[in-house]
Amino acid sequence: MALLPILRYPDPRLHKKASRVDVVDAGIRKLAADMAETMYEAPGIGLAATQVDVHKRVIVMDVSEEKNDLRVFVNPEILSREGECEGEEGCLSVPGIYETVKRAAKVRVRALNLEGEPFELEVEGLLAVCVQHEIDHLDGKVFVEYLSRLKQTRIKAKLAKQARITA
Ligand code: GNR
Ligand code: NI
Repeated sequence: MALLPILRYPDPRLHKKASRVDVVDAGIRKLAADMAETMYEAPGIGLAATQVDVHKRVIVMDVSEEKNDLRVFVNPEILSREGECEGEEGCLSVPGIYETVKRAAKVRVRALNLEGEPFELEVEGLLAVCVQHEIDHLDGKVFVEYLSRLKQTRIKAKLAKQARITA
């Protein structure tokens, strides 16, 4: 296993669209294991491959308190959405920024597991928010893009200042 460096907004690589995975092979399983280790270490409740500069449609999530419920979705797709919910979001690629985003409350998702088998799942609550946030990353979208231009500009300035301090 290995810890992977996480790209920071506004890195242009966060806006690349990830490609579908053709075959779930040992390379994809290694990527998922490294992503899980990186997510737990951060710590975060989810991570998309885009955030570690791998542009393949793989996400890992664990929204449990005990951090013992790892979920890995390959080629995740939202089949349907229901309702609306507003909640505060954060992102490992946008450290220290927490803002309210409106999402679907419930989503039906189809994906492949690490054996390459398809499955479908209906999720709500934090897991639903997380799945939508992670699939956005695979499409090159960071949650701050839902905010006003003014807020985006302020966030960029704040992160640039942080980067100067930590450099
Ligand atoms: O750790 C994370 N927490 C979080 C909180 C609310 C909504 C979404 C998230 S995902 C984030 C980890 C991350 O950046 N995933 O891409
Ligand atoms: Ni994120």
